Amino acid sequence: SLSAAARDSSELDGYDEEQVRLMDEVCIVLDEDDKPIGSASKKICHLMSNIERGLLHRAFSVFLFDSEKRLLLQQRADEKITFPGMWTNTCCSHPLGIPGETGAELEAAIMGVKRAAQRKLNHELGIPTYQVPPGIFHFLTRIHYKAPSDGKWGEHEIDYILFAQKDVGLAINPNEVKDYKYVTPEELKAMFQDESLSFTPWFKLICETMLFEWWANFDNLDKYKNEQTIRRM
Ligand code: DMA
Ligand code: MN
Repeated sequence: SLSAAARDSSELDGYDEEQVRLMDEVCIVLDEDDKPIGSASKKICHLMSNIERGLLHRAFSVFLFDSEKRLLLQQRADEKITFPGMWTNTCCSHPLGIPGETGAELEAAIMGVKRAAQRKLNHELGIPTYQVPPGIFHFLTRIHYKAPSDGKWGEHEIDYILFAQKDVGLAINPNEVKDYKYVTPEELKAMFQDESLSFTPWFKLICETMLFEWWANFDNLDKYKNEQTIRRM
């Protein structure tokens, strides 16, 4: 029979080498109240077999708008192990178990995801870190959701929603991002009608519930910021 290590590595056989390497990142494991209770690799956190047993981790979703209030979307690279080729919000990832990105209380956790957002906007889209310092992000709310990607992989996260408005420079990392597009609300709704396009489950959830209301109130967002309740979706 196979050793545990051999079984582990076979789960990642055939995937892109760089994306396999990123599966070693250390995610923050949570209880249902968003309290950190430990850590586990990105691979462990995204295996459906573990998710079905309740494993939950911390994540963030950035919605970045330009000065015309158009939302920057990305299409995930085909190399991504979860949800390849799907259109989604500007950037999603996880705060890691590294200095500055962890946090037990909500205020520290928000600071942690803002730092992680700065790091990943640079990694995925090549946005210079000085253009997206933590202070430009507004924390709106948290959603707790679960979504399978395929039989093997999926998501089960408490996802911090961050809004920011900034005209940025882009230098796309093709290992992460296949395409990008700035859209108005009407253009995004038209994309949803196009059956040749697919969208990530969390982006669809956020669009079906909150995004268009937030977008319509873009200059009046204060009442939507810093929601304390975790939205279970
Ligand atoms: C994970 O996103 C986070 C959410 C909110 C789904 P991802 O799969 O794009 O993470 P990464 O870019 O780190 O692979
Ligand atoms: Mn995740």
